[in-house]
Amino acid sequence: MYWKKALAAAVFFMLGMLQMGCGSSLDHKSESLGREEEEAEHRIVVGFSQLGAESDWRSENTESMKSSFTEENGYTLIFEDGQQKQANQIRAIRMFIQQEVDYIVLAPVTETGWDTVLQEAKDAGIPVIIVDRKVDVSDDSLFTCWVGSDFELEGKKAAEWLNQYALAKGLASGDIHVVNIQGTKGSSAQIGRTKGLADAAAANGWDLMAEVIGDFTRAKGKEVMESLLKQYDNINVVYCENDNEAFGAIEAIEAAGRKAGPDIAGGEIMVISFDGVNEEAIRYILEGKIICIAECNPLHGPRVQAIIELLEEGGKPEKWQYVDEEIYSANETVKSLMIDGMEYKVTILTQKDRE
Ligand code: GYE
Repeated sequence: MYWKKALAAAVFFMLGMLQMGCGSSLDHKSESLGREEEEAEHRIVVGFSQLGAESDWRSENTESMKSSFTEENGYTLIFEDGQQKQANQIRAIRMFIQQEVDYIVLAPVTETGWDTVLQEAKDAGIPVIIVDRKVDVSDDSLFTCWVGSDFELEGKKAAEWLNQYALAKGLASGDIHVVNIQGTKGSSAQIGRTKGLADAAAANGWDLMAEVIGDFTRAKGKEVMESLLKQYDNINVVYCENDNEAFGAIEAIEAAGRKAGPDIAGGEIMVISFDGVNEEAIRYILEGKIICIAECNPLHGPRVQAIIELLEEGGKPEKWQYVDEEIYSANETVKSLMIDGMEYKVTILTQKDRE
């Protein structure tokens, strides 16, 4: 790695100069300086292209990565925030290649458009680990492996929760008037969660009135919900593809003089969401303003670290690594879900979970 060599040469030169001086305290300094540089020389250099900072999930994810790739753990982390733009992420990856990092970790904003730059990384002999969302490339050998969530399964869980709730409450399928506030268009989380709802709506005969992009942000969730409420007066379910959109949608619902809650027959609007990463989400669940959340786990730092450690030992990581996730509610109507022959128990949250 050229900059490491340059650094080592500079240190070597400095040590030489110091030795010529031969002062005892200087000797001491040079020794510890030497040790520091030697440690830096042995650290694994990871370039991480994070896609942005749009949500609480994303902040937790960034934090998890940063606390795994620390100097104490033997890493030098180069962190780049793509600010939701693929072009920024591509630029970051090219910079990592220039810097000759040991590993590139990519959390891609959308699925397509990565072939060229990942080929460049491959040609440079730098392993690429994809985290969170997926990449859709023509050749899977362009990346070493992927770790993240099964977004379609999350969507199926949320939709099946709604199905079971409607059945338990004796609601007819035609009584479900649902709108979907989607995540970033073309991202795996949007594609999977949108499919989960659309398939269930078709299978159960629900009235899926609109699918609109909310960019996974609170502000956009609010804005989109405001206009949906103006457009349709019979919305009784809002499926938000993350919690931040749900927080915004609830603000819009309340500002319109409506109530977010499970009593559809009584005129409330039921809010369904994804993530469940922080205290705020739990508070909304306990208040019944969000009726259920399909968990999405952001703590990928230690997972990517384990992959790199395995690669360092010469091991071969699993290509696709799915994380196990739960479904949360404070409402006890639905206790478990059957999806594709598998049973998923609903985790019922109580006040204690908030403490
Ligand atoms: O659910 C959302 C974030 O890709 C799983 O992106 C991630 C999603 C997450 O902005 O909150």
